[in-house]
Amino acid sequence: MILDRSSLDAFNERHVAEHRKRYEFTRSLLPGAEAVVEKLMAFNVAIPSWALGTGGTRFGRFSGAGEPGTLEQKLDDVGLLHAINASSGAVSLHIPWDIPKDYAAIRRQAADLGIGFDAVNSNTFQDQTGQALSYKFGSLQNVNRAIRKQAIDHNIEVIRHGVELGSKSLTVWLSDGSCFPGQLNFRKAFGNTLEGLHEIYAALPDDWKVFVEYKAFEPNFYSMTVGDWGQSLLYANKLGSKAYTLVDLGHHLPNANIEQIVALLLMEGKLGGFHFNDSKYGDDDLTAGSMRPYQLFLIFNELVEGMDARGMNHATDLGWMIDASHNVKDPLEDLLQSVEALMLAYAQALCVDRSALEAAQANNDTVAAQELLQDVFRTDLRPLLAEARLRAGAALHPVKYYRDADIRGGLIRERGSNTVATGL
Ligand code: PSV
Ligand code: MN
Repeated sequence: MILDRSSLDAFNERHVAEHRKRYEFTRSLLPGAEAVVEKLMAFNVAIPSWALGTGGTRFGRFSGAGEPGTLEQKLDDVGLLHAINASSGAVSLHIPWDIPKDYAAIRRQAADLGIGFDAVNSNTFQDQTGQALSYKFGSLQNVNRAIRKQAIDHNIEVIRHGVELGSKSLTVWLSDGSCFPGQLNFRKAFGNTLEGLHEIYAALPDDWKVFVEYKAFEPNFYSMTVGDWGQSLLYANKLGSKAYTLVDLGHHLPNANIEQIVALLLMEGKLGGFHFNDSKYGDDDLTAGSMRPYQLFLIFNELVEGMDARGMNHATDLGWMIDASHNVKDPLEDLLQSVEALMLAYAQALCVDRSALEAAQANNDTVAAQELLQDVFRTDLRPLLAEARLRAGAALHPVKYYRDADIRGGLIRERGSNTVATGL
């Protein structure tokens, strides 16, 4: 389904007068508003191919209607999102859930929709039908060399798919670890994993990066072989300059100071990318910004500060991606909400008065520092986001437009009500 531009233009026309009032007011408060709008227009967040269908838990999955059944339909969905918000211009594929059959056709379709290919993701956390050896006791860490080799080969295969599509990075998330004390020799598990990652690293094209994603627990509940940012950084440092740590917001123990982790990884030049989501308890995979929007702002505050300190390009020098699962929402509405929350946190971070904050820090003025941050956080910057979208030809209010134009209804008419997307 391709977005009907005339309905979008008509929608914007109905809302533009109200928007102008709000935007002018916001601009009068913020001298840097224009620059923020320009930065927002350049910023994109990749959509994971597995988040376009309704997610499930281990207790069940309640699929929604009109879900994409093929990779082509998933690309169409990302194209719809991007047409609506002008900020979702890339897709991240999980292999083997989304193996392209005809690379040239897929590339053409993506180009027509204005979307690129972000990181490709390998999957050695599930056994696939027809797979020779099982990952029940881990993949790269496995005590069995043949299983390790199978996992290495799979990752190299994923790189090959990515090269065909024009991706520039591989994300490796390993579910490896142990469920019980004594099950695993930690040192040997680390050594095997590092050896495997070295082989995968050697297969990376020159202009590629590999992201090592960590996770504190699940599916293993006693130890994870890449369990935290320290372990991920160890691997990344040992691998070399093309290896980076990937931070997934849901992969920490409760109350971890993620913004500090981000600041230090950036300082070390080893922060590669993000998987955004939100959570209350663990890896809940909820809509970004739905639970802890202030934490999300604090993370972006460190990102902007740390990237500026290294002269990095906000839009292109890190991998920005959503990694969420929606059990009770329309996936496309959820993704529109997530992208909106990320853009808002980014805009807020851009509006922090850096020199005033530095001065407050230099004077140990804790109160002034808090005032500065919370003042920005409590200023409504949504008109800046709307302005960026308007200028890019997208919708002033993404979710409102999505409902107004009955996009889901159109998808159901096209694909039917009884559809299930691949993924978890
Ligand atoms: C694991 O929980 C994870 O965050 C990894 O990024 C996977 O690739 C993704 O979720 C999808 O299952
Ligand atoms: Mn993730």
